[in-house]
Amino acid sequence: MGAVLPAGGAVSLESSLEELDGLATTAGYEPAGVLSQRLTRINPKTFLGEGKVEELGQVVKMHDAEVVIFDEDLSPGQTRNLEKELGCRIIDRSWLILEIFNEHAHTREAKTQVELARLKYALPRLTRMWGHLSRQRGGIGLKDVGETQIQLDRRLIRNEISKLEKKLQQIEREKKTQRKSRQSIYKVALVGYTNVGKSSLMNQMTGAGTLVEDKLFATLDATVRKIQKNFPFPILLADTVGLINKLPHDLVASFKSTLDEVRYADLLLKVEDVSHPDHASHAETTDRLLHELGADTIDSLRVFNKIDRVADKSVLEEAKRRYPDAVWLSCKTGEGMEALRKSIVGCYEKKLGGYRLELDYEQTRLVPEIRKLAFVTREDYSGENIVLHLKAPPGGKEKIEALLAAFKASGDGLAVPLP
Ligand SMILES: Nc1nc2c(ncn2[C@@H]2O[C@H](COP(=O)(O)OP(=O)(O)OP(=O)(O)O)[C@@H](O)[C@H]2O)c(=O)[nH]1
Ligand SMILES: [Mg+2]
Repeated sequence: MGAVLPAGGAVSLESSLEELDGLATTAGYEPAGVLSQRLTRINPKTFLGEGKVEELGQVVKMHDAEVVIFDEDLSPGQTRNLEKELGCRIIDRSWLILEIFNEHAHTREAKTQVELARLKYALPRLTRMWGHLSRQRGGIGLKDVGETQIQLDRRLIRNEISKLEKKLQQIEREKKTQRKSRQSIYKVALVGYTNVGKSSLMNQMTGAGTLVEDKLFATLDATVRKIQKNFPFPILLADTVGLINKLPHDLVASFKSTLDEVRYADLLLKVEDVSHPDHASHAETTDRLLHELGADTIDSLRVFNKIDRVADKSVLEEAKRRYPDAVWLSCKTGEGMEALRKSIVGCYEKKLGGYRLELDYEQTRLVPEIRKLAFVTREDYSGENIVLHLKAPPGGKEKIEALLAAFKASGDGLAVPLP
């Protein structure tokens, strides 16, 4: 069930419902029918207008549907009223996404995060479950039992929520220590809409066997891999959870520790599936979520993936003219991988610190060692000392200083930072 709201988003109703269909299928439902309405105002009781609820009831009967899935978020009260009127289960997009996440969560971190989001979602909706129960038992006298039960359950859920929050804080502390140890390495994170090919790209670049599947939200954990081959200095590449329009707020909050791989990255590769008709609005959603995460000021590269699926090459040419700085590739054929590597190195080089180093001629044999630790952009052997201009990655300066100290350097060292 979809609705066009007066505020209207960038995504068309058709696209959003098509996506909902995909989500429902991923979650194991068999979509039987689709209904939509253009709303001028939301009915506080049932979200939809009276007539539409009646029509929906007929569709439910016709298909003998067990569940109606709303593309918009419903309040606990609206859900309750609709269940009463339609006599079947009502869920909304948020819950559907939570179901998928729950199914796909494998690690301790992902499981804890999803469970937390689910409980937060369930808490205000408990009355509805108990409402069912007391109705089934029939007697008004049982209502009080129900009420007490709800309060008991609420308390249990609240306890569970705070337990999970503590567990996540612990996980976060562990990750913080991990991150500290990687401080001096350039961190690149793959971000983007679900199913655009982030994990495929991770595998292409690292040879890692990250799960790649043609389903929504295949990845729920941030996998981090070190790449040394083909890069002048090692980089860390992180694959992250896919994003989607109307991602439940509790889920984003709960996935904070996973999404921290994005927040603490030096460079974001914003991956898009260029063969998807809605890729532009998917990119907008990604940018909006990155803004919410406070990650919109991080350096980024646009990466248009799946070019092998675009039949009309003139469309690609036109798009390339429009986004000259973007990288175009196919994880399937490997086309464009070299261009991506070069672009990443280009971004990295911009971040390197510049230094001027003087060595005496006895230290000439250190130069090859220094080259392993930094880019030498200029070298001058004409003066009294050897003068090197360097571009060093984080931590590189310290390593060179240690190298010089070990050889009892007598030059000026790295004292003069270049602009
Ligand atoms: N034709 C084609 N298919 C691709 C390409 N890259 C990825 N795919 C397919 O797209 C689907 C999704 O790929 P994933 O790498 O799992 O996508 P993801 O972005 O990690 O998805 P989530 O983890 O769900 O967010 C898979 O079926 C891949 O085989 C490509 O360049 N061309
Ligand atoms: Mg993935």
